Amino acid sequence: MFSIDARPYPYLLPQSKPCLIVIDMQRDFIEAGGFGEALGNDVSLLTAIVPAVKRLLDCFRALDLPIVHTREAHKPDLSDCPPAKILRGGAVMKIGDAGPMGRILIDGEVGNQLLPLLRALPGELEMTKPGKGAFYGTDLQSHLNSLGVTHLLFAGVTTEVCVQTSMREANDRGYECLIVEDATESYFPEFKQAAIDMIIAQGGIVGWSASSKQVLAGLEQAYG
Ligand code: C5J
Repeated sequence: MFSIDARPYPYLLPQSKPCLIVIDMQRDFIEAGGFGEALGNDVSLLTAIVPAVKRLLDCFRALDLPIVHTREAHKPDLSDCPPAKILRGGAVMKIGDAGPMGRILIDGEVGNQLLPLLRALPGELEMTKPGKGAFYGTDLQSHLNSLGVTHLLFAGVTTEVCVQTSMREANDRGYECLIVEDATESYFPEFKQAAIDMIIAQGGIVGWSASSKQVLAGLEQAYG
């Protein structure tokens, strides 16, 4: 049996295909001139993971392994956005307001698109999600069931919000989860570190972590 050299101990790879879940690599969070930067965040921290995410995508594509891309997005009429989520954050800029790249977190707006370099290819699922977690209010679980997927590898942004929430939702649904350390990032590096530490604490209470190099080596061995 093949494995990925991971923390807190080796992550065993299944006979069935593991799936890569790329969380919310959308322009508004990552590109200079987007919503994230308008809020005063240093988006260069997030831009730095793009090459590692691309390497993961290239590897999954070359090995014919499944890929899911998410975008945090709401309908233009905000009917899928709870009032509490709209009100949160004070008066700065609310979901649905006009931002530098279109309405904030609204499906179809320029800022809500995936980064051009990381766009989904035919055969890959690109899905919107109304919450922080990828399972809430989506068909993700039935999609994974239809593929026979039991193992999920997570990349994307931000580590302690949408990535960690999605990984916890997946863990509670029985998936074996791994977060790729250099393919996820936060506007707050200390939050990223804390989130990964929490995930792998207590014998991997939420899952495993590994570098993209370790992941690529394990996948090549197992499925190459
Ligand atoms: C994500 C957020 N994707 N931080 N969203 O983490 O609001």
